[in-house]
Amino acid sequence: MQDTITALINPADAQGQYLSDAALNQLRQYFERGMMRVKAAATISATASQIISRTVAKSLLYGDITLPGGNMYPTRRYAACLRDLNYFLRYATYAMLAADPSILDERVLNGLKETYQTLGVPIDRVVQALNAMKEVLNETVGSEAGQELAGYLDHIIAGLS
Ligand code: CYC
Repeated sequence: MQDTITALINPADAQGQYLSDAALNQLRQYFERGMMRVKAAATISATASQIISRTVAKSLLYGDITLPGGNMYPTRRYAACLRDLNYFLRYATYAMLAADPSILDERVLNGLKETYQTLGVPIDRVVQALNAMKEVLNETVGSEAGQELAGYLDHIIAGLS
């Protein structure tokens, strides 16, 4: 996993240089938004289960997907889906705190599209749920953190597409 700090320090170290003005500027922006990110992460920790249930209600319930023949039926698959949405939320939160998407590539996206294809998990519906999660997060943590989180959920969407 990388974060903004290591992503800036490692290349400077490789060249034996102090951080450039541009790199210091990026770090300043990272720290200026730091408390906002920690606050959002605290809200998400405290309300994750509500975020997930609102996401599911917005995007997946009240259709064929939870009925016999649908990929969220029976309860075992429904539970797997909630678990996957929790993974997406938790790892997007880590990525926001690090201000770096690499943890998503390493821990979430590696082989995920192929797994979904093999199991018949409908990727378009996963994308629909991720888009709904963006809306719920915007309402839960505010638009500033919501926008950053949306960028990481978009990274997951891109990796599944
Ligand atoms: C299954 N989701 C899986 C599986 C994996 C993941 C590996 C197969 C193994 C298992 O059932 O546990 C995902 N595992 C992950 C991820 C990580 C990991 C992301 C990283 C931490 O370790 N079905 C739907 C909905 C959607 C869904 C649209 C929820 C949004 O219709 C999800 N994922 C879903 C379902 C299964 C699954 C239903 C079970 C499929 C089956 O066994 O038939």
